[in-house]
Amino acid sequence: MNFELYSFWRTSATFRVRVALNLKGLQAVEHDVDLVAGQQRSADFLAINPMGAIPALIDKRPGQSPAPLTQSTAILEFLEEAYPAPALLPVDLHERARVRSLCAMLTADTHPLMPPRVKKYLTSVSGFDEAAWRAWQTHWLTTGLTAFEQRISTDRASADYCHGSQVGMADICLASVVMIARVFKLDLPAMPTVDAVMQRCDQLPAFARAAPHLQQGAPKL
Ligand SMILES: N[C@@H](CCC(=O)N[C@@H](CS)C(=O)NCC(=O)O)C(=O)O
Repeated sequence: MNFELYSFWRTSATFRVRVALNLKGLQAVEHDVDLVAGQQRSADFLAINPMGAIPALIDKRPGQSPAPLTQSTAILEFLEEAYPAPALLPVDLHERARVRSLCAMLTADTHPLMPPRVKKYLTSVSGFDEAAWRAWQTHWLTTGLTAFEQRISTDRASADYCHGSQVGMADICLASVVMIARVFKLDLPAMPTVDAVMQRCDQLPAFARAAPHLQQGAPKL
């Protein structure tokens, strides 16, 4: 196996890497980091990623650096450069910037408000109960995805997928954030264009195989 992936069944950021590996026909041995038990804050894991967050990817190919690769979007870009086919980014420079901008709406502006460390702070320091936390998740997911819906429904550069008619990096990032609403059963307003793209992604084996409930350690549905 060429890669090792530090992961947890339900994480949005690891899902991105799983889908990209699947799309590119790559495999990784997964090491479970139990986020509920707090294993991401163990000394062993902090030596791998001082942020205490997954994913982390180790490149086991002969002659490659064993230093862990972290940050899901950096890992997606790494995989794209190391294995250019099938491409997850368009060729044109402006189109590439558009896709990266769509990705950042989700991975930089939306998802960082959701991870366990944010919940831990809000519930232990700011007096949030479970209902307030769910309202927080719903609010920020709705804010990010509504803006995303607005962009992909009005810009002709979007078609069957977030960018054109070929699945790519923006679809991976979109699916990773929609996944949060699915896992935690959060009610979001209707978003027809997002839903249509997600329906197409759901039908692709690379996305279907990365579904949280199919991963090791996931509870039975
Ligand atoms: N920007 C990072 C985010 C990583 C991240 O926050 N991962 C979450 C899981 S989706 C995590 O491990 N959180 C641990 C925690 O919050 O304690 C990336 O894209 O890799």
